[in-house]
Amino acid sequence: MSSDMFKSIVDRLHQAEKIVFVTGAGISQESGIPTFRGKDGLWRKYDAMKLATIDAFYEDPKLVWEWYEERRRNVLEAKPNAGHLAIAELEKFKSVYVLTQNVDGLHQRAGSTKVYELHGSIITIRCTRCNFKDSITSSFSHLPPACKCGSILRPDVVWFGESLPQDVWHTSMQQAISCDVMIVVGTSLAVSPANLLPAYAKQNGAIVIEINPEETLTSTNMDLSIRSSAARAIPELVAAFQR
Ligand code: BV8
Ligand code: ZN
Repeated sequence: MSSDMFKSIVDRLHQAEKIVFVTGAGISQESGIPTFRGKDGLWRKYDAMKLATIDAFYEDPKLVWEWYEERRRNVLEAKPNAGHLAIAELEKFKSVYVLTQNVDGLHQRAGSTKVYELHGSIITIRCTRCNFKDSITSSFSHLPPACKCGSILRPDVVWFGESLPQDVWHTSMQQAISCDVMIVVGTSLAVSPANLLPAYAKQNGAIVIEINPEETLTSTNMDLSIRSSAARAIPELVAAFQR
């Protein structure tokens, strides 16, 4: 990307009141968490379209739980990377919202304070029947784990075919339609309704920038694309912003 383009992005960040990041699995890739659809993708080994569904869970809760327990271990060992940290840093200067499709909690651990988890959290566990819900970072000795009420527990993630948490979705739409700059990082935008957010931003006059080493289906709708990784490009942007 030319230095003028980079400079124009930094200028837009300076002029912006509100900056919204929409992030996906790619931003956590450099923390050692495999993406879904990439070559090392999680979904290569397992067919996530089959496993990340309520039907799969009720058909074979043990198998689904084995997949989630493997991912929970990985997530809990992972650390936020320079991309997550740079987004948190930007909050010192601007109103920054993070609308993430990720379930790994790394944005919060990096220090971002306005994070909306569109697809829930793999660290939070809830009961399939009673209102038990808690953040659990230890491993389960028995899969599927049982609640005190006797029902099985599930990860508090949004499976395919399940609707997103209403309040999270509503707030996320509000931020998308009222931001000045939207930065879409590390997502193929293959999953709806999260993939509508950039269009909402654009409809309301924001500029939409993509940070992704690869072209995506929606790259043509972006005002600018930075063909780079999250852990490289975001710190570069924030450092240029601070200069
Ligand atoms: C809903 C949580 C309605 C679980 C996830 C046909 C049949 C059935 C359903 C549908 C259908 N058509 C559409 C649907 C709806 C469906 C959907 O969109 N399906 C798609 C696949 C076609 N959506 C839903 O079901 C949603 N709910 O619509 O509800 C409704 C309404 C009322 C009442 C009832 C229902 C719910 C969707 C949520 C699914 N849950 N995750 C879990 O994690 O286990 S989705 C899952 O995929 C993740 O959350 C992830 O966020 C999401 C998208 O993936 P990405 O994050 O984009 O990751 P990906 O690997 O694809 O891309 C990574 C990118 O990063 C790449 O571009 C790569 O180039 C880049 N990258 C790589 N390295 C780096 C990098 N970028 C920067 N730096 C790097 N280093
Ligand atoms: Zn219970």
